[in-house]
Amino acid sequence: MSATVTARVSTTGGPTLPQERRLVTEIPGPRSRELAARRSAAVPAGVSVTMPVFAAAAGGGVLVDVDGNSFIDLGSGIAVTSVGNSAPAVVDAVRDQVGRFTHTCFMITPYEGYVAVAEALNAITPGDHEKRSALFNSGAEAVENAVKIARSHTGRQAVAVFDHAYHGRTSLTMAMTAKNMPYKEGFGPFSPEVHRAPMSYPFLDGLDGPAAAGRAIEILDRQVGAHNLAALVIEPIQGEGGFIVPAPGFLPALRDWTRANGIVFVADEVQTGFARTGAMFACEHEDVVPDLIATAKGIAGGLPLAAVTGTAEIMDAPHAGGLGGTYGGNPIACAAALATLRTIRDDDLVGRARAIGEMLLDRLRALQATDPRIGDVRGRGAMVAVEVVDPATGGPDAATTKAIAAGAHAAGLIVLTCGSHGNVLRLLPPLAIPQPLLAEALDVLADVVATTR
Ligand code: PLZ
Repeated sequence: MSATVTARVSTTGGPTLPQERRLVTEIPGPRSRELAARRSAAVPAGVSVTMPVFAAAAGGGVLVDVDGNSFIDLGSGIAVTSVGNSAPAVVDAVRDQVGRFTHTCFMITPYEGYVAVAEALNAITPGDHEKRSALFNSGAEAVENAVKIARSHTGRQAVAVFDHAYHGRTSLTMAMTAKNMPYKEGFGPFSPEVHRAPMSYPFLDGLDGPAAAGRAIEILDRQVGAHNLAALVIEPIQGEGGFIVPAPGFLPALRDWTRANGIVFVADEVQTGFARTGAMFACEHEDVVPDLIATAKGIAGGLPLAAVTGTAEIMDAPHAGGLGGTYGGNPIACAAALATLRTIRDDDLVGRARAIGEMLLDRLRALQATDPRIGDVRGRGAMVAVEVVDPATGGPDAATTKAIAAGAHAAGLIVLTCGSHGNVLRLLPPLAIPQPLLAEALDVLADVVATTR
């Protein structure tokens, strides 16, 4: 037993990794620079990098690079490692499964893990009606399958999406994603029958939820016709688009309208799901019960897995053989998901996300009170962002946002940016981050913001 524990400390990440910020070389260090050169020669420029430090180990709230620098992780690999990197339960479950079988293809010879994940998702997603779940590999694949299922169920083709939306990089989901650069430029033609409506964006539009929903519905009614819509797909809190929390009442009004018009309401909870926002799913904050919910990212502690969960009647619409894929619901990813869901429950990560949210919002709002460049502080749970503006004009300031992110990276913090205008600094710490480490990260960030001009 103790031999295993010692081995884990010395050779892998996980929560036993020292929980500290530690900079021992310039950033990036020599070993990372060497790897970056190899990377440039071997990997296409299209696959870009936010922070050119190469990972060696990660766990709890830190990531250690190949030069021995230890960064405080405020990104979780884009909201994936919510239970922490190499979380012990996930590591054990993966080790056990990988020694039994690695793959059969669930469509050829099924296995219990897939069924158990489907049962768990059916139980924990909003609504106590009869549900089904199908498993896939990525968020984009889940969203794309949700649209296929909605089209099959309704016999309609049109899909409604929103300004600032992000749904993926495949042909259909790229059409559903709002932002041209870097996601769409040069990659057209785009899939037809995707229609965009204005999002509720309280900081910019000042509309209350029902008014913003009325604006969106009026446009969809007039430009598409409700009876032509198979699905309305929405992130209950937008991720890549800028951590936009819609005004209260916006989501419920859209939900009512879709129900009244036979439109399948699809919640894209790829980024918001699995405790991230201080609820198991972000729809719960407004008591919205979607027809279908697309999930991925936080579902399996870092292993690639995604799902569509929803009303049995809608989910069962596609013909036998109409849904699937070679790897969808891979047995190792399913084992990881079951361990992840257990950890979220046992460690009360929903409560932990709420506590992290209070800490982040308090601290960032205090910063906002002294710095006119911080136009808005928003978010729920451990999904919080700062929108950076030019105080003279009130308009977006991407250059300062980028400079703050670069300063944070140099100071040993992993932070990400987002937003249609690139002027949103977002924080997505692992829910396993120790409280003192998060407090240190906020001190460092406050210093970086104050000294970035
Ligand atoms: N839906 C709401 O946030 C993925 C994208 C990173 P995949 N977001 C991170 C990038 O630049 O590619 C995302 C999301 C929402 C769908 C997706 C797509 O999930 O697992 O990346 O396909």
